[in-house]
Amino acid sequence: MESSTEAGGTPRRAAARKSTTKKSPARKSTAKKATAKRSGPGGKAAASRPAEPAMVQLLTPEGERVEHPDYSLDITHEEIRGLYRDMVLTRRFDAEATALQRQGELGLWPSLLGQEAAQIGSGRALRPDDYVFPTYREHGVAWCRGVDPTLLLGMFRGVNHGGWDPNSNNFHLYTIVIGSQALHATGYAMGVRMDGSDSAVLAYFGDGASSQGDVAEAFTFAAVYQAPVVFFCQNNQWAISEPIERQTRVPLYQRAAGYGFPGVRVDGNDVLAVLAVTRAAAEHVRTGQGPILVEAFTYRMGAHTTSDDPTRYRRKEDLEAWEAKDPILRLRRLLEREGAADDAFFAALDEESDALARRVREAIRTMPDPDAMAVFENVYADGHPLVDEERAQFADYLASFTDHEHQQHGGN
Ligand SMILES: Cc1ncc(C[n+]2csc(CCOP(=O)(O)OP(=O)(O)O)c2C)c(N)n1
Ligand SMILES: [Mg+2]
Repeated sequence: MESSTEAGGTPRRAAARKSTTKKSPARKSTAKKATAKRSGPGGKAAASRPAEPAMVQLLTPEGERVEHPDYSLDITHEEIRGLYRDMVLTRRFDAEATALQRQGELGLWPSLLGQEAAQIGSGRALRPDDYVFPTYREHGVAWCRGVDPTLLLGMFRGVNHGGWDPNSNNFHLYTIVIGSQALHATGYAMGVRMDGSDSAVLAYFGDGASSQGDVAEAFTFAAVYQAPVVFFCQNNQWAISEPIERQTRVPLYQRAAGYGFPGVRVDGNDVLAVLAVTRAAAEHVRTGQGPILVEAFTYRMGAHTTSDDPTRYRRKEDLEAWEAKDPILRLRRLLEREGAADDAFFAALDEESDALARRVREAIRTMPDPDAMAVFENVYADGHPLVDEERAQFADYLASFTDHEHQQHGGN
């Protein structure tokens, strides 16, 4: 299968790349980049990886604003500072959660390190009445939706199955079953359309999820029913240890064409471009034009989760190349270049980050354990004899302990 011509770029692939490359300074400048070669599980195909196709970019890694013919962004310095603040606080929260896992306070944590721009840019493009269906890594989007970050920790501590009311912020519960939320989002969006509302629905998913049947089915239904859903794929180039080359032979945004809706690739480390592209995508679905796929091309700078060790499958050089494109650093360079933020702003933000970290630690340490019997609640709406039997057995088991602590919470 992986012949040398295929690996080096077939005429089909070359043609596909050509057809999506419009002339613009931004596109030209990015098209040259990212010819990184990989060793490891990608094998031969990965080693001969063709150049990445062009993507929408409004801010270079050096922090310089560039124009794009299809996407422009009117944004004030104050708004740019706001995006910077969102990204810094989200990264700090994420770092704190990682540390809390290491200290035994959380069972697991999926870090979003490196994906702050993809999440804040898309999250800030939405209206309150829009509805978001996340994976398990959308801590930055949750922040934009106004979900208190401490609520995100409960499931990873094992004290609840979610921890927030999805309808309070139109932000669904985290979804671990890869790709399934694309179907939930599509069904919800079909309902939105039937209601005659102009809300947009966002389905977040990863590059690995793009291989799931659920995502393919969601694409089909959304296209056929013209559902107002933005499929927002964060292509962080890894699905645990599986590289993107194992998921697709074409750039992911091009998949949309086969289903009959548009797709666009945006620089996922450029918060301004992600904001502009997601706003346009939301407008597209609001105005009854059916679904759209946004591929935010980014990189997972951390491990898949705290249970993962990426040094076993990815090269240090790749990580270093992406560190140079850090989304936060890039926006800071813009703020400094344009004199849009002074030392006092950065110092105040440092203090705010510390305060957030303190609040998160405090919340974890005071988070109550659930009652051991709670695990039997909400299994069936009207109960079930088998669950009743198990509940009774477990109650007997707990009662067999002599001390109060075990009777309350079980465990050891
Ligand atoms: C249906 C299903 N299959 C397998 C898994 C195990 N799993 C958890 S995360 C993951 C990789 C997902 O990769 P991607 O969609 O790229 O998202 P990322 O974690 O990179 O954000 C897999 C296979 C799962 N949770 N659900
Ligand atoms: Mg991924």
